[in-house]
Amino acid sequence: MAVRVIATTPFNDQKPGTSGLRKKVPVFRQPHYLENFVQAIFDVIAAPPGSALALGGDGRFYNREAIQVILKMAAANGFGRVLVGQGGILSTPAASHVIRKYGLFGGLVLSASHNPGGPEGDFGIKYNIGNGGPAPEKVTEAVFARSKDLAEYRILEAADVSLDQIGETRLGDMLVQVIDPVADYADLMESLFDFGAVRELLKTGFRMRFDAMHAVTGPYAREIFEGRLGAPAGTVVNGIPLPDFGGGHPDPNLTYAHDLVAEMFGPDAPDFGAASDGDGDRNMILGKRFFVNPSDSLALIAANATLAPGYAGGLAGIARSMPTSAAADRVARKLGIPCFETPTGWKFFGNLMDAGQVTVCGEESFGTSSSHVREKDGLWAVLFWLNIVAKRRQPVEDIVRAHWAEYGRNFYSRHDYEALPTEAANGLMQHLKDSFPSLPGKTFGRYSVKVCDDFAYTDPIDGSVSRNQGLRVLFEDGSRIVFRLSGTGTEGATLRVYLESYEPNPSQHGLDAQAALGELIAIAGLLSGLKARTGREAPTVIT
Ligand code: VG1
Ligand code: CO
Repeated sequence: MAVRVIATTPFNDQKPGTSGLRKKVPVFRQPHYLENFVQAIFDVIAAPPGSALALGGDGRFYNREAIQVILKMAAANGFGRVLVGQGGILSTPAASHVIRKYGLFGGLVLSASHNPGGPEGDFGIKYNIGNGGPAPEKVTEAVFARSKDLAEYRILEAADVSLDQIGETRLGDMLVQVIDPVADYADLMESLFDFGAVRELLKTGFRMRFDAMHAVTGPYAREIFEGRLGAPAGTVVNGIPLPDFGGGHPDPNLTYAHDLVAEMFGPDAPDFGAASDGDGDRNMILGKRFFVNPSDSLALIAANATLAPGYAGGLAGIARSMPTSAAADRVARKLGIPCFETPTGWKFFGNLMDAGQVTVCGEESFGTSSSHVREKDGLWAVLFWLNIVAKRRQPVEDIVRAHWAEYGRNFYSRHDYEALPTEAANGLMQHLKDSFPSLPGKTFGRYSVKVCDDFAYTDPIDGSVSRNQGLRVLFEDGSRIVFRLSGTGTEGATLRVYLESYEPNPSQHGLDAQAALGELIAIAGLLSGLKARTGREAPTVIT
């Protein structure tokens, strides 16, 4: 088998965003596009000859083709071994676990997460380092730089490798090991949670529903819930991963997980409902006719962590992304542990976890996880909730309300304006920035502006600095509005407006979040000139 060195010309748009490179499938299918990016990664990471990688994706359209290309390129670039999930499937947290468990050099995760799939949908690729987590910014920046001056890539001339049977194949000098994508991950979950207690709970008539949204978690959820935990067959719905996610938008929130939401808010609602996204790292938790806000979910998991055997010894610390509500900070204060505020994206949690400074991390974008892997982990969060319910034997809603009564409630919502013209979105952000010097001291209704800034983060472990991570308007009473442009979209720009206020008084905790945040929502519109600048009357998605 011959190694071919192919001459190529650089693309200028291969800049990884919040979570890897995400583009429309037709962009990835252009000649040399995928190859260039993979070669740029291999050049930057400079793995010693014979190194081992993990490889797998969420099963979306183009997954299999991309895996064949990457395998041949890995062989031609001197890797010794690649572990691939059967059928090319690995959820993002499972890939992270495989890298860690087998001590691999790193891994490539093929996913555009919650973005729609199919021939006209999105595809994505991300490099994870040896700790199992997304490559830090200095690596992604180096990859982008390399992609801009790439002149050739290396690929083995060989037939495709069969990925459907578990076993080993040689590809030139490299070994391809097709592994069971589920088993290692399910074992890890069983080591962290009290499966016995959850099994007992499910025997008491407690009913749950898990919606895999036709995406990667189906096989994992079937094995764990219906297999190991004994939930009745049919507990997992939409459990077969499809290349186009059944035409849906595999994003577990109140807008896109509509079937699950309808059932959980319907007349014969189960006691517990959950969903995960395209690549299995996000989660949505629902009780009977009750939605758990992801920021609250992080706080509740932290407050109840010792109920799970894997966390019985307590937490070292908590980390949350900047836009995530401060509900977790209140728990950290009570527990006497540190709480870190990082920029958006899981890559910023890795150093803190590696240094043993935090155990649990979360983002308002339906992401929660812990140091058991270095990615967010959807099924982990679902199992954590089941473990909590099994021990407390209270409905989800009662558990959340009791938490608010103890800590106060951080009303929270995110308003997304998707697919805006890029210029309008940039103009809006610039306008806000320009207005910042004049805002402190100004009063809008019951809110007075205390500080405005553009969030920057200095990593406490390696000292690296990340700037331009979101525009913040902080009010005297601790309420805030954050404006940020998405780094995962593939169409125009997506503006995210994050809104938060704190309410200590339990008599007010029953308010609807949109109502409680109404005044802040209006102030956000006023400060940004949103309607005039974008022509939008309302957000595309509210979470
Ligand atoms: C979004 C979320 C962010 C998350 C990222 C990747 O990024 O806001 O919290 O880490 O997606 O999640 P952005 O830049 O679009 O706001 V996933 O499940 O898409 O890998
Ligand atoms: Co995801």
